[in-house]
Amino acid sequence: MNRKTFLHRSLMAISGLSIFPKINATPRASFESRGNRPMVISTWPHGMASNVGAWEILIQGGRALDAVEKGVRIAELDPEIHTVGCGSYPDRDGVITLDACIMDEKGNAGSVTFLQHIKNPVSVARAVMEKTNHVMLSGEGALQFALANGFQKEELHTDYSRQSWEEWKKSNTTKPVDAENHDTISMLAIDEMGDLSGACSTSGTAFKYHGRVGDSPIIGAGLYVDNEIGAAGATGVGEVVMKILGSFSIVEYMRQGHSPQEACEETVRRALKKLPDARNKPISFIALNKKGEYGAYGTDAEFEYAIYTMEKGNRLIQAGNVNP
Ligand code: SD4
Repeated sequence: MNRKTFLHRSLMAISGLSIFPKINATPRASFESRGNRPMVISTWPHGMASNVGAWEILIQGGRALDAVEKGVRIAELDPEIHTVGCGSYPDRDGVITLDACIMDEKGNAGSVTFLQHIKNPVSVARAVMEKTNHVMLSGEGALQFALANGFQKEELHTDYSRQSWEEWKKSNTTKPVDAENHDTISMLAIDEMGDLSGACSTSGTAFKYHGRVGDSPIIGAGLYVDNEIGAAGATGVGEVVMKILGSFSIVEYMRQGHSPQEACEETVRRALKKLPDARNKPISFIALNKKGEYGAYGTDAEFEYAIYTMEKGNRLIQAGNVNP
């Protein structure tokens, strides 16, 4: 290990331990950082805490798949995040319904939609991927599958989510995706071996129609991973992202030789050309390629993403956007 690498590791270990005392960010003895890997990138400021959980796996030489599942679970379990997992805004009938998906380095995919009562939909998605020959389970079927596989049926409402619904009923308008409710987590990681995985989890848009499913659990829309090329994830108005298969589009642009940043920008430009209204319906993307290069772009001036690297630690970055 050279001196620079040693110093970086020591600094990361120290900062990880001091900011998040329960996190073991110390690399295992034989750990070898190569170039820009490992690395984890995720959407919105809550991605900072999720990145720390993912990093704990990556720094031990663990698999990117385990890292993204662990990172996303942290957001799902945080009741203060109101559009992921427990404590989310419910739909217009007062029911919390969750969507999630996951993809590994072998191109395997698992997804759940319209899932109720389960705090960690991303882990149910992983179980669908690993224990069935299906990709997607929905609603009551997804719940029965989860219960049969050891997940607990739990109350997802908090006092805040119930009160928000009571308030919403008075005005009865669909809540736009804004600074308050844009908390979908998409997370992409590359591990020490250079393998890519990704995961995405959301409760969708607040006070949506009962039964509405967005882009987040749709493979190619909310998330796409091709281990030969790169990975991409989305956040924002799913009705736009689904129509352009945004994450798949970004990976295809990277396949053509574009950098992750260019690929995100091309995809947003394409969305605006096809769907001019998309300018008023925020969408944003993150992307990571096989070399550990990354990018982010959207139509949302507020969009920030969190990135954790060996060299610079965990930090929040303001993404570029078409509406400066
Ligand atoms: C959805 N894409 O269900 C999600 C919502 C979201 O930031 O990402 N909001 O449409």
